[in-house]
Amino acid sequence: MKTIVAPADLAINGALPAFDKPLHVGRPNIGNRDAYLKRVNQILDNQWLTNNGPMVQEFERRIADFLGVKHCVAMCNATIALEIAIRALGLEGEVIVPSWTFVATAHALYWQGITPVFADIDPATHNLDPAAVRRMITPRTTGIIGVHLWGRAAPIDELQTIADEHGLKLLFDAAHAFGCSYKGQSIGRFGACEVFSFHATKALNTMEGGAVTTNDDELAEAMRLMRNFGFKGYDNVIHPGTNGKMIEVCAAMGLVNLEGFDDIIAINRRNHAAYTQALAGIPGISVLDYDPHERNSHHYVVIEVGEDCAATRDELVAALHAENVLARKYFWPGAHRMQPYRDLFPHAGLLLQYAQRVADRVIVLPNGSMVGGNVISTIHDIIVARIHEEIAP
Ligand code: T4K
Repeated sequence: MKTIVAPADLAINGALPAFDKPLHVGRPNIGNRDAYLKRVNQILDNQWLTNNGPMVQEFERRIADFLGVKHCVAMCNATIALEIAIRALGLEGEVIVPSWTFVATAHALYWQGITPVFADIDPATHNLDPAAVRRMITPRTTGIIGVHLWGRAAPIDELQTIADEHGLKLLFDAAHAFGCSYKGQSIGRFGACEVFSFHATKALNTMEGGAVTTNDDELAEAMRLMRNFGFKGYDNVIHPGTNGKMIEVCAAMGLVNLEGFDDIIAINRRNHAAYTQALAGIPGISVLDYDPHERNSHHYVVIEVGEDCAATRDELVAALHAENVLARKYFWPGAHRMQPYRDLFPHAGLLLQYAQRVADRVIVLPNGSMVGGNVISTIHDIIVARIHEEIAP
């Protein structure tokens, strides 16, 4: 057992046990129910359920306006959106991605016969380290996918410089980054294009959904064709394609949630600050912060459990789960240690020391409208109680 002395103020605020119902990470934010049902009724009255219907068109316009970008191409989810963007950009051979991301970033490449080449991250930002990206470039490299993990912007300028120097395409997996900014500008306008997820678990959700945003007219046109089997008008297929369309009830959900988005962010921001304050005195625990000069949805409450914490990350997760707080170890163990990449690249970890270190330390805590001061204080107590158990002689 580690020898760590509990500070005098490491006290428990209330009584355990905690929650009689599971408290999930990723609980959906559901906006105004009446407004949603009204839109669903409109859809049913219209008898237009999918295939670029009026709700999807309105959603695309509203998202593009919100982000200040020319095109928003709505899709059924971000994974298909990534696949379509990758194909529309003509990527092939090898593409550099972080391993410290949701596995969909890598799968979107591998699924299309492209090799994802994992580059290490900066442990302070959890985002791609530009120096590590440079080291992974080979004659087969055609592109880079930066990920704005937790909605904190990837090093966009540095990655763009590398892409320009080597003639590579650069796109961003912005699945976490709706409502976030880089140098004051909305994420959604950078690289060749950016890909958002509007999955149920995201800050802005359409139940399932995604979108690619871009200022490139030709790219947007190509992606619109590809998401609808390559059709340009009735009976006229001019391109290979798939079915990547968003459906009307999903767009309706997105439109209603967009109206309440400021409220969601305010709740998340308040909770994030309360977590930061509550967990501040616990040795070895740090809460990942957000740059106060940038916009952020504060959707993810990410803590790191350091070597100097009396309990391990896994012990804390087990303690939280035992009390019905279903904290997550996102994105443990890292994409390179998942299949098929673990078998394909068994030695990849040698060049991914920071991704591996961070993967072994992270816990994501619940956030959103289900979470308030009492919940945060109880989560604090569960963590402290587990640490006391470890410290007790
Ligand atoms: N790139 C990145 C960086 C991503 O994080 C993601 C997705 C993507 C790309 C691909 O986006 P999409 O193709 O999905 O649009 C979840 C989500 O399914 C996934 O969208 C998300 N990232 C990932 C971070 O989380 P799981 O495997 O953790 O899902 P699951 O079923 O364990 O649910 C997560 C939590 O949310 C649970 O605690 C339960 C809760 N939940 C979930 C749903 C669906 C609810 O309370 N209600 C619900 O309706 O992947």
